[in-house]
Amino acid sequence: MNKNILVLFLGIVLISCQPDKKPDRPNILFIMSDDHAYQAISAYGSHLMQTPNIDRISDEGVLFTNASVTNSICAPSRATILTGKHCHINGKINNIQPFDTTQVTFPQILQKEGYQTAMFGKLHFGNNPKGFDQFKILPGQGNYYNPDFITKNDGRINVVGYVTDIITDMTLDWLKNDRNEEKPFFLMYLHKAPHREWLPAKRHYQDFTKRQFPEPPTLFDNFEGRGTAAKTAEMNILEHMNWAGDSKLYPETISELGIEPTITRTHSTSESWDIAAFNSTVGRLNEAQRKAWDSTYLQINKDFMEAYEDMSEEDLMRWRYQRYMQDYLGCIASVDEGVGLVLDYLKESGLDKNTIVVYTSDQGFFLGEHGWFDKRFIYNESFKTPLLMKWPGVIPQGTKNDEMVQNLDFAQTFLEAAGITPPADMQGESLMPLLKGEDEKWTRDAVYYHYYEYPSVHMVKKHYGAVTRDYKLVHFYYDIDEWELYDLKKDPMEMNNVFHDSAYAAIRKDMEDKLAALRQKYKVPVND
Ligand code: SGN
Ligand code: CA
Repeated sequence: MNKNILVLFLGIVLISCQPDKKPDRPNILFIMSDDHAYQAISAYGSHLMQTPNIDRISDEGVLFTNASVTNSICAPSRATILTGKHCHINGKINNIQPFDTTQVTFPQILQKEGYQTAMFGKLHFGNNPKGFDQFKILPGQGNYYNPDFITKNDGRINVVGYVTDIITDMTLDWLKNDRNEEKPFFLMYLHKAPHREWLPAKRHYQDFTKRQFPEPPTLFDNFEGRGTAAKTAEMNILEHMNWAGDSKLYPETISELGIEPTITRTHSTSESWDIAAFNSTVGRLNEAQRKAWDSTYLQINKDFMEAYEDMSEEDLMRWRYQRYMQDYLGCIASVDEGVGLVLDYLKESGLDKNTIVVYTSDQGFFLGEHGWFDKRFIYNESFKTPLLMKWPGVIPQGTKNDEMVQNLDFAQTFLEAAGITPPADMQGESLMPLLKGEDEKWTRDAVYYHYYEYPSVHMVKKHYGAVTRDYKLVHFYYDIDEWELYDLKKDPMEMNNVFHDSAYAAIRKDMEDKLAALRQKYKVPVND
């Protein structure tokens, strides 16, 4: 063989033996927080706080205004993201059973196709993730202060410090020191914050506890135009939040004032639940952390003790709403800073040029709308989730997109971005046409939702429904049989159920057809 031909031949053999060497495949940084409401992101027009770093993602890319989840609860959302399948197919319908690890997840496929993969933070599956070269995950819900981590290489470890900062440090450390420069990466940077019980870092509680926040217009909603499910849910800030665990009253304050413990149907021993929640969160702080905590929260307790006797129910609701926002938003401030540090590093290192960055949450959250905290419902605040994406050279800068996209779509999107044909049984749609501005190729106009976890904490009844940009049809079932229909354009706060209004008969029929078609398309068992 001629020497030149031999060299050429060897070169071809070498390249074909290294499927990893496709330099143009993008890196993917998937940032997700837990329970982060779009109402608390300034890119979405928040009246509550600024999130300058999270906003950078949509300033340089796209903001999805109608992104939603298929099931508004933690582990099912994560299972949908990783499998690209609805919960009734991937099996993870609630937070209770562990994830079925025989399910194929897209990180496993990316890894097999030559991506270097890593996960840091909250997974909440009850088992370890597959398809990751490296992981450090929180056991279960994890802790805000001095959290334990389950690690791929070192077993269970404890790290002193504040969880959001620790997860950011782990992510940065991996990017700086563990990356295989021969491969593109897929990195999951998964915050626990701002999940209940909302413990901010010192630098943020010192600031946020001094602030007052605007109240939502529906803080005192009486659910007049609504059904049983809204009326019976246990998500009211005044009635169902824990006084110690959530509002951060000290157990001594509660007993001194003789405050009745919160009563919920799922926590019959609610007093001990509340105190236990306090002890397992604030109680974890080490001496120095506790001293700092007391320097802020002791005063809050003292002020409350002085004011309590003269406070009406309405005053108490208002006080608890402010306390809730101070801590919840304070937690988000650290998330935003962490996102900023990671974005800065991508820029400094030049990695940003070929990295897709996603910011999302496992679902939305109620920030006092309808008097509520928590999620679970198909109503907008919890059904919708933030979604900001950037990809230099592909996604045009500073754009908005109002198509009905879902967490179901990530798997196929990332696989397509990596040049991989997704398995035929994944149920989402790749967002690639929308990212490239080819919206005319996007045909979906309605999405399917199903919440299963009942009876359970917060007592939100089982329900499923179909949602378009203009309407929402919902069926609550199990121990009730009630339908709701909302006209989202006329009634964006979803205060009036028009299901039985004859003026909406045609729309109702159309939405019923859409719901039936979605259930068929997604292979929902008839009795599900
Ligand atoms: C805990 C919280 C609930 C929350 C669920 C699920 N209570 O049970 O308020 O809805 O987690 O959250 S707590 O007092 O234990 O914090 S999820 O994000 O994991 O789905
Ligand atoms: Ca969550």
